Amino acid sequence: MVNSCNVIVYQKGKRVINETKAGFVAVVGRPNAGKSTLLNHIVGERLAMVSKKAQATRRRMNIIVMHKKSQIIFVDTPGIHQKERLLNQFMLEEALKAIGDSDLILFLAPVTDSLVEYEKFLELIKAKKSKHIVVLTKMDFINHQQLLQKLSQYQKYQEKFQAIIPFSVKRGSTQDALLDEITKYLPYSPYLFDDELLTTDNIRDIYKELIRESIFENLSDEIPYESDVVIEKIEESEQLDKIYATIIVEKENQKGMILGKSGEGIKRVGKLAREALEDFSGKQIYLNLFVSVKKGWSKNAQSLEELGYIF
Ligand SMILES: Nc1nc2c(ncn2[C@@H]2O[C@H](COP(=O)(O)OP(=O)(O)OP(=O)(O)O)[C@@H](O)[C@H]2O)c(=O)[nH]1
Ligand SMILES: [Mg+2]
Repeated sequence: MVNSCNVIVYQKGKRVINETKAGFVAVVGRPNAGKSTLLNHIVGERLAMVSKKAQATRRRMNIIVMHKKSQIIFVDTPGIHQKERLLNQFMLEEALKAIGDSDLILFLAPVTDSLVEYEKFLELIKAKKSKHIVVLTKMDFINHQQLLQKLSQYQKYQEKFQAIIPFSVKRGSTQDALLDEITKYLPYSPYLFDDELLTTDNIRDIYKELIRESIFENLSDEIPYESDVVIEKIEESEQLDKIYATIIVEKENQKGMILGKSGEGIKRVGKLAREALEDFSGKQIYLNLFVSVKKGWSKNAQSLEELGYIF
């Protein structure tokens, strides 16, 4: 991590101050706090998977935003939660790694939450002394009076955070104040990535997440949490991309649950996923979905590794 100070570089004998800043900003908070939604809103693209159901995000994702002379590399993370299952432990590790590697943390909490999650977060970063900004999400749920009350509750921790910023994606809150505040705490540095790049994720990862999003939207009970997606093959042509993907489930009976009566279930998943893929790629998409059983994959280290969840 580079310190927040002017970096003096020498260029053909002249002393010039490097005015650009760049740094990693870990976006953390409990599941369903609105982390991925906020990042999609800021970047203006549907890159990160979003769901009404909690525990949607499973791994870190870099989302890059250029703001004035700064390159902010946001790191979307899985919601911080404790569960014994190995996949959930991987998810927690991902959030902790993002915190450890960051120049700044954005702690997100729905404005309707009590301060318990924030107090747990303070405990978690106590030894690290990381700087953080609190973002109170879903501000559209409350009125002005309630917001003032919530802000006053956070005041007792005012020495801990750099700033507290209420935000509502639903109401289209402007992001400039938030981005200005973030850049104050980034180190002076040349840009770390090409300034036209929106994410360091590859296209397969994004396609996988768009299909997972459709599974979260269309299926209930344990299926969203016990399924995963593997992109087997992408055949590209100018007008049409063909994507072959397999939905992995944990148990034999879940295969039938996904397929549904005369294939209705998988058709619904495929339709919504295809629409999202077409929206994203700007091309026509042919999506071929298979379902396969990998017994107990979310609790098994080797299966997790095969699916790319590597500790
Ligand atoms: N009303 C309202 N809903 C919001 C807002 N921001 C996010 N949401 C909703 O909150 C839900 C959770 O959003 P996500 O962005 O998936 O939350 P997350 O923190 O990334 O969740 P995990 O990935 O599970 O940790 C979705 O249904 C969003 O539409 C907001 O500003 N207002
Ligand atoms: Mg998320």
